[in-house]
Amino acid sequence: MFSETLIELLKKDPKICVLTGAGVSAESGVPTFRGENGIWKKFRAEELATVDAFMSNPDLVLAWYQHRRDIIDNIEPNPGHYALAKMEKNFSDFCLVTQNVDNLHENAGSKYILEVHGNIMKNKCMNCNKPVERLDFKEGDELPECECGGMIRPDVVWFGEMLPQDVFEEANRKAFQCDLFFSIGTSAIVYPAAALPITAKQRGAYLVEINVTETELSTLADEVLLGPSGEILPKLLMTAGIDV
Ligand code: BJW
Ligand code: ZN
Repeated sequence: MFSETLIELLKKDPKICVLTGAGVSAESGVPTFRGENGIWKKFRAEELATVDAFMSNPDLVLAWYQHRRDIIDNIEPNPGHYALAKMEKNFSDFCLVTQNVDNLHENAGSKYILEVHGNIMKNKCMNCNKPVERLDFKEGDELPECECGGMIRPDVVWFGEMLPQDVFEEANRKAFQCDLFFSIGTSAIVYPAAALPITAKQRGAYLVEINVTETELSTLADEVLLGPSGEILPKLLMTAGIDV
Protein backbone atom coordinates (compact mmCIF):
# COMPACT_ATOMS: atom_id res chain seq x y z
CA MET A 1 0.00 0.00 0.00
CA PHE A 2 2.85 2.43 0.81
CA SER A 3 5.89 2.85 -1.41
CA GLU A 4 9.32 1.89 -0.17
CA THR A 5 10.42 5.44 -0.99
CA LEU A 6 7.92 6.85 1.50
CA ILE A 7 8.74 4.39 4.27
CA GLU A 8 12.50 4.88 3.82
CA LEU A 9 12.04 8.67 3.83
CA LEU A 10 10.03 8.52 7.05
CA LYS A 11 12.85 6.58 8.70
CA LYS A 12 15.31 9.42 7.95
CA ASP A 13 13.55 12.00 10.14
CA PRO A 14 12.60 14.26 7.20
CA LYS A 15 11.29 17.79 7.58
CA ILE A 16 7.55 17.28 7.33
CA CYS A 17 4.77 19.70 6.52
CA VAL A 18 1.13 18.56 6.61
CA LEU A 19 -1.93 20.37 5.26
CA THR A 20 -5.27 19.12 6.53
CA GLY A 21 -8.81 19.85 5.41
CA ALA A 22 -12.35 18.95 6.35
CA GLY A 23 -11.95 15.29 5.31
CA VAL A 24 -9.67 14.67 8.30
CA SER A 25 -12.57 15.51 10.62
CA ALA A 26 -15.22 13.67 8.57
CA GLU A 27 -14.72 10.42 10.50
CA SER A 28 -15.41 12.35 13.71
CA GLY A 29 -18.78 13.44 12.29
CA VAL A 30 -17.94 16.93 11.01
CA PRO A 31 -19.59 17.52 7.62
CA THR A 32 -17.20 18.45 4.82
CA PHE A 33 -17.81 21.60 2.76
CA ARG A 34 -18.23 20.09 -0.66
CA GLY A 35 -20.02 17.02 -1.92
CA GLU A 36 -23.43 15.83 -0.78
CA ASN A 37 -22.40 16.04 2.84
CA GLY A 38 -21.48 19.69 2.54
CA ILE A 39 -24.91 21.19 2.07
CA TRP A 40 -26.66 22.88 5.00
CA LYS A 41 -30.24 24.01 4.36
CA LYS A 42 -29.47 23.93 0.63
CA PHE A 43 -26.64 26.48 0.96
CA ARG A 44 -23.10 25.86 -0.26
CA ALA A 45 -20.09 27.11 1.71
CA GLU A 46 -19.41 29.64 -1.04
CA GLU A 47 -22.84 31.20 -0.34
CA LEU A 48 -22.43 31.43 3.43
CA ALA A 49 -18.73 31.98 4.09
CA THR A 50 -18.55 35.54 2.78
CA VAL A 51 -18.80 39.03 4.26
CA ASP A 52 -21.63 39.78 1.84
CA ALA A 53 -23.67 36.81 3.08
CA PHE A 54 -23.09 37.89 6.68
CA MET A 55 -24.01 41.52 6.03
CA SER A 56 -27.17 40.65 4.09
CA ASN A 57 -28.31 37.79 6.32
CA PRO A 58 -26.40 37.70 9.63
CA ASP A 59 -29.04 35.49 11.30
CA LEU A 60 -28.57 32.78 8.72
CA VAL A 61 -24.78 32.86 8.81
CA LEU A 62 -24.61 32.95 12.63
CA ALA A 63 -27.09 30.05 12.77
CA TRP A 64 -24.84 28.03 10.41
CA TYR A 65 -21.84 28.62 12.66
CA GLN A 66 -23.88 27.78 15.76
CA HIS A 67 -25.05 24.55 14.10
CA ARG A 68 -21.40 23.66 13.41
CA ARG A 69 -20.29 24.56 16.94
CA ASP A 70 -23.06 22.35 18.31
CA ILE A 71 -21.75 19.43 16.23
CA ILE A 72 -18.16 20.04 17.32
CA ASP A 73 -19.13 20.28 21.00
CA ASN A 74 -20.32 16.69 20.88
CA ILE A 75 -17.59 14.89 18.99
CA GLU A 76 -14.07 13.58 19.53
CA PRO A 77 -10.91 13.53 17.44
CA ASN A 78 -10.46 10.36 15.35
CA PRO A 79 -7.41 8.12 14.80
CA GLY A 80 -6.23 10.42 11.98
CA HIS A 81 -5.97 13.39 14.37
CA TYR A 82 -4.19 11.23 16.97
CA ALA A 83 -1.74 9.91 14.37
CA LEU A 84 -0.82 13.48 13.40
CA ALA A 85 -0.28 14.41 17.06
CA LYS A 86 1.96 11.36 17.37
CA MET A 87 3.94 12.43 14.30
CA GLU A 88 4.63 15.80 15.86
CA LYS A 89 6.28 14.03 18.80
CA ASN A 90 8.26 11.64 16.60
CA PHE A 91 9.78 13.96 14.02
CA SER A 92 12.18 16.74 14.89
CA ASP A 93 10.85 19.19 12.28
CA PHE A 94 7.11 18.79 11.89
CA CYS A 95 4.54 21.41 11.00
CA LEU A 96 0.78 20.97 10.92
CA VAL A 97 -1.12 23.49 8.80
CA THR A 98 -4.87 23.16 9.02
CA GLN A 99 -7.71 24.75 7.10
CA ASN A 100 -10.06 23.34 9.72
CA VAL A 101 -11.58 25.62 12.31
CA ASP A 102 -12.82 22.82 14.60
CA ASN A 103 -10.12 22.50 17.30
CA LEU A 104 -9.91 18.72 16.82
CA HIS A 105 -6.17 18.71 16.17
CA GLU A 106 -5.63 20.54 19.45
CA ASN A 107 -8.01 18.21 21.26
CA ALA A 108 -6.01 15.26 19.92
CA GLY A 109 -2.81 16.68 21.44
CA SER A 110 -1.14 18.49 18.54
CA LYS A 111 0.75 21.49 19.91
CA TYR A 112 2.13 23.43 16.99
CA ILE A 113 -0.81 24.14 14.69
CA LEU A 114 -1.04 26.81 12.04
CA GLU A 115 -4.76 27.56 11.69
CA VAL A 116 -4.86 29.37 8.37
CA HIS A 117 -8.66 29.79 8.27
CA GLY A 118 -9.17 30.78 11.93
CA ASN A 119 -11.11 29.03 14.67
CA ILE A 120 -14.87 28.64 14.95
CA MET A 121 -14.86 28.87 18.74
CA LYS A 122 -13.50 32.42 18.57
CA ASN A 123 -15.43 35.49 17.53
CA LYS A 124 -14.51 39.12 17.00
CA CYS A 125 -16.04 42.54 16.56
CA MET A 126 -16.25 43.58 12.91
CA ASN A 127 -15.64 47.17 13.90
CA CYS A 128 -12.93 47.24 16.60
CA ASN A 129 -11.61 43.65 16.19
CA LYS A 130 -11.99 42.96 19.92
CA PRO A 131 -11.95 39.19 20.51
CA VAL A 132 -15.10 37.55 21.87
CA GLU A 133 -14.44 34.04 23.16
CA ARG A 134 -17.71 32.19 22.90
CA LEU A 135 -21.03 32.94 21.29
CA ASP A 136 -24.23 30.96 21.64
CA PHE A 137 -26.70 32.07 19.04
CA LYS A 138 -30.17 30.75 18.31
CA GLU A 139 -32.15 31.76 15.23
CA GLY A 140 -34.52 34.52 16.33
CA ASP A 141 -32.12 35.80 19.02
CA GLU A 142 -31.13 39.43 18.92
CA LEU A 143 -27.89 39.87 17.02
CA PRO A 144 -24.88 39.98 19.32
CA GLU A 145 -23.23 43.38 19.50
CA CYS A 146 -19.87 44.60 20.77
CA GLU A 147 -19.79 47.40 23.37
CA CYS A 148 -18.60 49.68 20.53
CA GLY A 149 -21.81 48.89 18.61
CA GLY A 150 -20.05 46.71 16.01
CA MET A 151 -21.41 43.38 14.83
CA ILE A 152 -19.89 40.21 16.23
CA ARG A 153 -18.73 37.62 13.70
CA PRO A 154 -16.88 34.30 13.86
CA ASP A 155 -13.09 34.70 13.77
CA VAL A 156 -12.67 32.69 10.60
CA VAL A 157 -11.49 33.55 7.11
CA TRP A 158 -14.23 34.07 4.54
CA PHE A 159 -13.89 34.11 0.75
CA GLY A 160 -12.26 37.30 -0.46
CA GLU A 161 -10.58 37.89 2.92
CA MET A 162 -6.87 37.73 3.61
CA LEU A 163 -5.53 34.85 5.67
CA PRO A 164 -3.78 35.81 8.94
CA GLN A 165 -0.54 37.06 7.44
CA ASP A 166 2.00 35.82 9.98
CA VAL A 167 0.36 32.39 10.17
CA PHE A 168 0.25 31.93 6.42
CA GLU A 169 3.82 33.19 5.97
CA GLU A 170 5.03 30.59 8.45
CA ALA A 171 3.03 27.86 6.64
CA ASN A 172 4.55 28.95 3.35
CA ARG A 173 8.06 28.90 4.82
CA LYS A 174 7.54 25.38 6.15
CA ALA A 175 6.14 24.19 2.79
CA PHE A 176 9.16 25.75 1.09
CA GLN A 177 11.66 24.00 3.36
CA CYS A 178 10.14 20.55 3.90
CA ASP A 179 11.34 17.22 2.47
CA LEU A 180 7.96 15.55 2.73
CA PHE A 181 4.54 17.17 2.32
CA PHE A 182 1.21 15.51 3.10
CA SER A 183 -2.05 16.94 1.75
CA ILE A 184 -4.77 15.20 3.73
CA GLY A 185 -8.57 15.32 3.48
CA THR A 186 -8.73 18.46 1.40
CA SER A 187 -10.22 19.05 -2.03
CA ALA A 188 -7.21 21.36 -2.56
CA ILE A 189 -9.22 23.93 -4.47
CA VAL A 190 -9.32 26.84 -2.05
CA TYR A 191 -6.39 29.21 -2.41
CA PRO A 192 -3.96 30.28 -1.11
CA ALA A 193 -3.85 27.17 1.15
CA ALA A 194 -4.07 24.94 -1.93
CA ALA A 195 -0.82 26.46 -3.18
CA LEU A 196 1.19 25.03 -0.25
CA PRO A 197 1.54 21.47 -1.64
CA ILE A 198 2.41 22.92 -5.05
CA THR A 199 5.10 25.10 -3.50
CA ALA A 200 6.52 22.11 -1.60
CA LYS A 201 6.59 19.95 -4.72
CA GLN A 202 8.23 22.71 -6.78
CA ARG A 203 10.91 23.00 -4.10
CA GLY A 204 11.66 19.28 -4.38
CA ALA A 205 9.58 17.78 -1.54
CA TYR A 206 8.04 14.34 -1.87
CA LEU A 207 4.30 14.99 -2.12
CA VAL A 208 1.82 12.54 -0.65
CA GLU A 209 -1.94 12.94 -0.84
CA ILE A 210 -4.35 11.08 1.43
CA ASN A 211 -8.01 11.31 0.42
CA VAL A 212 -11.01 9.09 -0.20
CA THR A 213 -11.08 10.34 -3.80
CA GLU A 214 -8.63 11.83 -6.27
CA THR A 215 -8.43 15.62 -6.40
CA GLU A 216 -6.94 18.28 -8.62
CA LEU A 217 -3.69 17.74 -6.76
CA SER A 218 -3.51 14.01 -7.46
CA THR A 219 -1.69 14.25 -10.78
CA LEU A 220 1.05 16.32 -9.15
CA ALA A 221 1.45 14.02 -6.13
CA ASP A 222 4.25 11.46 -5.96
CA GLU A 223 1.95 9.12 -4.12
CA VAL A 224 -1.84 9.12 -3.67
CA LEU A 225 -3.12 7.03 -0.79
CA LEU A 226 -6.82 6.44 -1.38
CA GLY A 227 -8.88 5.82 1.74
CA PRO A 228 -10.04 7.43 4.98
CA SER A 229 -7.23 9.32 6.73
CA GLY A 230 -8.30 7.81 10.07
CA GLU A 231 -7.33 4.41 8.70
CA ILE A 232 -4.39 5.28 6.46
CA LEU A 233 -2.40 7.45 8.86
CA PRO A 234 -2.20 4.92 11.73
CA LYS A 235 -1.28 2.18 9.20
CA LEU A 236 1.42 4.37 7.72
CA LEU A 237 2.98 5.05 11.12
CA MET A 238 2.85 1.39 12.02
CA THR A 239 4.50 0.41 8.71
CA ALA A 240 7.25 2.99 9.28
CA GLY A 241 7.83 1.63 12.78
CA ILE A 242 6.50 4.72 14.53
CA ASP A 243 4.85 3.77 17.77
CA VAL A 244 1.04 4.30 17.62
C1 BJW B 1 -11.66 12.56 3.17
C2 BJW B 1 -12.43 11.85 4.06
C3 BJW B 1 -11.74 10.98 4.89
C4 BJW B 1 -13.77 13.11 2.99
N1 BJW B 1 -10.42 10.87 4.79
N2 BJW B 1 -10.36 12.44 3.08
C5 BJW B 1 -10.68 32.02 -8.78
C6 BJW B 1 -9.50 31.31 -8.95
C7 BJW B 1 -8.58 31.15 -7.90
C8 BJW B 1 -8.85 31.70 -6.66
C9 BJW B 1 -10.01 32.39 -6.50
C10 BJW B 1 -10.91 32.55 -7.53
N3 BJW B 1 -11.97 33.27 -7.06
C11 BJW B 1 -11.74 33.54 -5.76
C12 BJW B 1 -10.55 33.02 -5.40
C13 BJW B 1 -9.93 33.07 -4.08
C14 BJW B 1 -10.63 32.18 -3.10
C15 BJW B 1 -10.63 30.75 -3.65
O1 BJW B 1 -9.67 30.03 -3.55
N4 BJW B 1 -11.75 30.32 -4.21
C16 BJW B 1 -11.81 28.98 -4.84
C17 BJW B 1 -13.08 28.27 -4.36
C18 BJW B 1 -11.77 29.15 -6.31
N5 BJW B 1 -9.88 32.26 -1.86
C19 BJW B 1 -10.09 33.23 -1.00
O2 BJW B 1 -10.94 34.07 -1.14
C20 BJW B 1 -9.14 33.26 0.19
N6 BJW B 1 -8.60 34.55 0.37
C21 BJW B 1 -7.86 35.13 -0.57
O3 BJW B 1 -7.59 34.58 -1.62
O4 BJW B 1 -7.39 36.38 -0.21
C22 BJW B 1 -6.82 37.18 -1.22
C23 BJW B 1 -7.91 38.01 -1.79
C24 BJW B 1 -8.33 39.12 -1.09
C25 BJW B 1 -9.32 39.92 -1.62
C26 BJW B 1 -9.93 39.57 -2.83
C27 BJW B 1 -9.54 38.42 -3.51
C28 BJW B 1 -8.51 37.64 -2.98
C29 BJW B 1 -9.90 32.92 1.47
C30 BJW B 1 -10.42 31.53 1.46
C31 BJW B 1 -11.20 31.29 2.74
C32 BJW B 1 -11.88 29.93 2.74
N7 BJW B 1 -12.77 29.87 3.83
C33 BJW B 1 -13.50 28.64 4.13
C34 BJW B 1 -14.44 28.91 5.32
C35 BJW B 1 -13.63 29.01 6.61
C36 BJW B 1 -14.48 29.25 7.79
C37 BJW B 1 -15.44 28.13 8.03
O5 BJW B 1 -15.05 26.99 8.32
O6 BJW B 1 -16.64 28.41 7.92
O7 BJW B 1 -12.57 27.60 4.45
S1 BJW B 1 -14.37 27.95 2.73
C38 BJW B 1 -14.04 26.27 3.11
O8 BJW B 1 -13.16 25.69 2.10
C39 BJW B 1 -13.21 26.31 4.40
C40 BJW B 1 -12.20 25.22 4.16
O9 BJW B 1 -11.10 25.39 5.02
C41 BJW B 1 -11.89 25.39 2.71
C42 BJW B 1 -11.29 24.17 2.08
O10 BJW B 1 -12.16 23.09 2.10
P1 BJW B 1 -11.63 21.64 2.42
O11 BJW B 1 -11.13 21.56 3.80
O12 BJW B 1 -10.71 21.21 1.36
O13 BJW B 1 -13.00 20.79 2.41
P2 BJW B 1 -13.78 20.14 1.16
O14 BJW B 1 -15.14 19.84 1.63
O15 BJW B 1 -13.66 20.97 -0.06
O16 BJW B 1 -12.98 18.80 0.87
C43 BJW B 1 -12.96 17.71 1.78
C44 BJW B 1 -12.08 16.64 1.19
O17 BJW B 1 -11.98 15.58 2.13
C45 BJW B 1 -12.66 16.04 -0.11
O18 BJW B 1 -11.62 16.00 -1.08
C46 BJW B 1 -13.07 14.63 0.30
O19 BJW B 1 -12.90 13.69 -0.73
C47 BJW B 1 -12.12 14.36 1.44
N8 BJW B 1 -12.55 13.39 2.44
N9 BJW B 1 -13.77 12.23 3.88
C48 BJW B 1 -9.77 11.61 3.84
N10 BJW B 1 -12.41 10.23 5.81
ZN1 ZN C 1 -16.17 46.49 18.89
